[in-house]
Amino acid sequence: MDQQASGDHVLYSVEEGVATITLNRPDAMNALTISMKAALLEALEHARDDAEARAVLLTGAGRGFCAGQDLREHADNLDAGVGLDNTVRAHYNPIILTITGMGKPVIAAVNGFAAGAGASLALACDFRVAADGAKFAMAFLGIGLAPDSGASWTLPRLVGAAKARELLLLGEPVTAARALELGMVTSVVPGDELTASARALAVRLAQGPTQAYGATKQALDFSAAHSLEDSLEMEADLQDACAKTEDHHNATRAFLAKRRPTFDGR
Ligand code: T3D
Repeated sequence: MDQQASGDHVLYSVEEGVATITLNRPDAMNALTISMKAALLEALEHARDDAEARAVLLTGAGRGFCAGQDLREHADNLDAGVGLDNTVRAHYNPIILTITGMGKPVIAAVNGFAAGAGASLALACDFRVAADGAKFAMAFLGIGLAPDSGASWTLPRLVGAAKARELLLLGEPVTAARALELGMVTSVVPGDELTASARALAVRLAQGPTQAYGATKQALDFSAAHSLEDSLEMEADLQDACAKTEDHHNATRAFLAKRRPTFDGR
């Protein structure tokens, strides 16, 4: 898939094992239209299935990361009598499940405002590297809507139940510095260092034991909704699978030979 294959509003490229997906509607702060959501899902599925891609970097073009639902298209739909029925289920949920189910690390490089479903997108990723000028706004209530795209699930797990309730009910923008204090982001860097910094993390992850990353994500997701006993069982299954990988065999031999391991993702 080349840069244009998923549409001009969502760019896709792979370099050094990192698939970069760029939301590219800077004039509208990368707000999501229906066609853009379809293109984003296509790009994410492509990254999932792309053997060359061992980590995924999600970012926005221009001064915003993503302003959530495109409210112009949304208003047109409301005027035309097209309700919300099924739109979240049809358009947003598959995107979030593809990010969270990605068997490789996903990093959001949050370059500016992440609002509404745009914030949810970032929260669904494994890591969030934020520019110092970035802000998060759980903007749903501001337009009379409730959270979607997983914010009610991801946010309490990142910041705790009480703070998530506050952020979702008040909808006040959260600066990058505050987001770091709250545990909403992995790191905050100067804006002009964001691309290099997020990319360095993605490249590092792309050079790691891809299957073990996938298994770790699976174990964490499973444990969030299961008992200790069930989670121990899941860990045992996942460990059996990891123990069969070339990466595990090679890294174990490298340890004994006092060499730095290299991982091929197999
Ligand atoms: O239908 C469904 O599926 C429902 C699902 C809903 C999920 C959601 O995401 S609900 C939340 C929707 N998003 C918002 O409510 C955020 C709206 N945007 C803002 O609050 C502000 O734009 C920002 C805080 C993000 C940034 O503010 P600022 O002052 O830096 O920029 P701006 O001037 O407001 O925006 C710049 C341009 O982007 C402007 O266009 P213009 O006037 O220059 O032609 C603005 O209209 C456009 N823009 C920003 N956000 C959206 C948008 N256009 C369409 N939809 C947007 N969400």
